[in-house]
Amino acid sequence: MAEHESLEFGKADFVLLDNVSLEEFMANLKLRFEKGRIYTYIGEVVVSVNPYRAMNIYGRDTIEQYKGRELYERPPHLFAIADAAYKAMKRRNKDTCIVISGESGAGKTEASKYIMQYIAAITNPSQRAEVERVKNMLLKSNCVLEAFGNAKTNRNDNSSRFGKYMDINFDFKGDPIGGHINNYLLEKSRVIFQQEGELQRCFKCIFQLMKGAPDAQLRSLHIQRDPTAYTYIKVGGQIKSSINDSADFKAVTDAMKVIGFTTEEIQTVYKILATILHLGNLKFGSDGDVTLIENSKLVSILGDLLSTKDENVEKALLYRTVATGRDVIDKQHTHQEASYGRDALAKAIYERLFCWIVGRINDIIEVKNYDVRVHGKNTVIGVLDIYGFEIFQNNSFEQFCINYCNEKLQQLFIQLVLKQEQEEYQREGIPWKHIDYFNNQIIVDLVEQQHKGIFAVLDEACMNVGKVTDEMFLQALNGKLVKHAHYTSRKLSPTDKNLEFDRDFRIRHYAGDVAYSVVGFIDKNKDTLFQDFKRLLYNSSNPVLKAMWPEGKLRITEVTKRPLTAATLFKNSMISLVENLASKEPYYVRCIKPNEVKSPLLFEHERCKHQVEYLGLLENVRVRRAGFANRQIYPRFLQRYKMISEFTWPNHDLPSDKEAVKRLLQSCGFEHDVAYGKTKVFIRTPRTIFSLEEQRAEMVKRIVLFLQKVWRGTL
Ligand code: AOV
Ligand code: MG
Repeated sequence: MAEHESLEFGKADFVLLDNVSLEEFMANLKLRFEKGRIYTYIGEVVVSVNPYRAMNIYGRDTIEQYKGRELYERPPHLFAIADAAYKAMKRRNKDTCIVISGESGAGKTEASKYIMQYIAAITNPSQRAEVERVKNMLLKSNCVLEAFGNAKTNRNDNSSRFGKYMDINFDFKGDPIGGHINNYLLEKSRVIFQQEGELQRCFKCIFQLMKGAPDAQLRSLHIQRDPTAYTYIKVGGQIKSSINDSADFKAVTDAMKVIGFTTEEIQTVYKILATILHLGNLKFGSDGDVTLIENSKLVSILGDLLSTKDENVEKALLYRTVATGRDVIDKQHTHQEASYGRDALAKAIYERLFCWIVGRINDIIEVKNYDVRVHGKNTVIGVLDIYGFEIFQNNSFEQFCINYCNEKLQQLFIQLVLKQEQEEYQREGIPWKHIDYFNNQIIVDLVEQQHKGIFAVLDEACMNVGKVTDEMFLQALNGKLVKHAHYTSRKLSPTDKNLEFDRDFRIRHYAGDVAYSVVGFIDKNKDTLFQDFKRLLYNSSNPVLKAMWPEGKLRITEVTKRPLTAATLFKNSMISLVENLASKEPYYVRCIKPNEVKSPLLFEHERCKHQVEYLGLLENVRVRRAGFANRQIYPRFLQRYKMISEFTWPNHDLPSDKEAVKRLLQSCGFEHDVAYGKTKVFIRTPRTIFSLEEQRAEMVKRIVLFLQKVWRGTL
């Protein structure tokens, strides 16, 4: 517990509150925010409030103050949690992870970057060139991924539109030797559409290109500098933004070079962005029954950018090749189908580009030829930074997935911090009064359960051969979920005028109620891209582009399995993410957004209180306060500390290890701070462990000196 800070700044650990009540919690949080103390602990959990201003607390000097220190020795900081995760990994050879959660704009991405910077700064003291290279790549990859995966929304000017989990691999010395990035569902609909009248923009890279690329490059891409010339980004393009797109363009291009993207690859990346902008301006018309492209000049631009023949581009946009029995025929698109196909293509090539970028980065940073004999055991620290819970004016399939992802992470927190902890006390026979909390498993089930869950109902609607509409999907949901406490719709609660008939359903999420419009759910879930486009791209003479579309190799007559739906893929990726996190030793950062207007001065009491409540922070304090910071099975505890006491060194003659541990702790005077479970000893405050560690270090030193003397025969 961090007690060293002056009380003028409030309590550095919520566990130290005189009374654990919401009022006291809020008063402490507010006081600390106002005093510029944005971090506070709950035991080992860091609660962070977004300061919305530059803080002078991330510099080299601060890093030095946290390096190798124990959590409670310094004022609360992200660096302390990063150091704790690092130490746990190094000391105990354990994989650890840092899970950062909180709603959109709460400060997760910033926190993840500071954590990475800290880890980079404290490792590789011997300045090995290979390690420096890896560190540089890891840091640079952030910059590239942010350009392609972040966008301005009306909740956050730099909102992550994808989920990111990054593993950093360490060798036995504790130096980074590589990494791996997993990315989760990118909000690709943003490529073609940003909500009207809101401060939304398309992905940052598009504006960076437009503002920052040299004239010659833009000319070769046939792109103008004016965003309003492009249908897909018109809305967001008009907004004056504080973001420096032009400087960022250079930084991102340089970062790609440093990471190891070839010139051809970088060129292709920008060609793809240009392709998307031009696609958006394509207009279809008709001449009688025939669908036409009105601005055919664009077709040859597309042919040029995609390194393919103009007529192939035109054909893929206007026709679909279908196999009927043994025959293969070209079926012309209707006007509507052609527009649908164009938009689907724009989204798909962007998504593919993004995944390809992640894949290229992984190729370069992944640990290769790892030899345990040379490098020792390879351990990992994972850092998770996902898109936060969000509510917009209009919420669609993407928000549904994002919010489900946040439910899953909340569930993990509950499982690991609130539930297992209490169950363990019970199992070990430690006297314990159960602390209640809201368990959101019921909402997780509502989304992901087999047969009955919303994803299952959606998949079923998508499997149907006949034409199933979004409204029919909503009806199916209403039928299945009529009694569910966390689900409603206009049909089920007719007086609820905020919900539209045949369009909306509402979920009572752990973090608040969200009304989703079903419009587009079926399409987005099926996520179809006509085969013709895949073949078009595969047949490009640009090898980089070709490599992105390997499935274009398949001929139309080669039967392809129905691909998994977007919902199923996302659900599976979330389940394996959670499994992965649960297999590591987790550290938590819980981010709070102080206000809706990005002000450094405003602490909106109700908003903050709401977040404290839904994050379960008060329950966290209660469990923590009544609980124990540390626990170890008796034999392991003895093994580590037996040299401290004459009763246990070198061996004990007590009837059990448990008795021996009791004896040891009594002799050191820590009796009051511990409890003895069936198999484990529980230690209440970290200070006790710290003190044991110090005594151990002292004894080890003495023993070594003693042995040296024995060997030298000077004794
Ligand atoms: P998020 O990752 O939690 O939202 P960010 O980390 O992008 O939120 O933070 C939003 C903005 O708040 C940043 O762009 C900064 O302006 C400011 N900010 C956050 N943390 C700090 C800090 N420690 N110091 C100074 N400013 C900060 V989302 O990605 O939308 O869920 O999907
Ligand atoms: Mg973010």
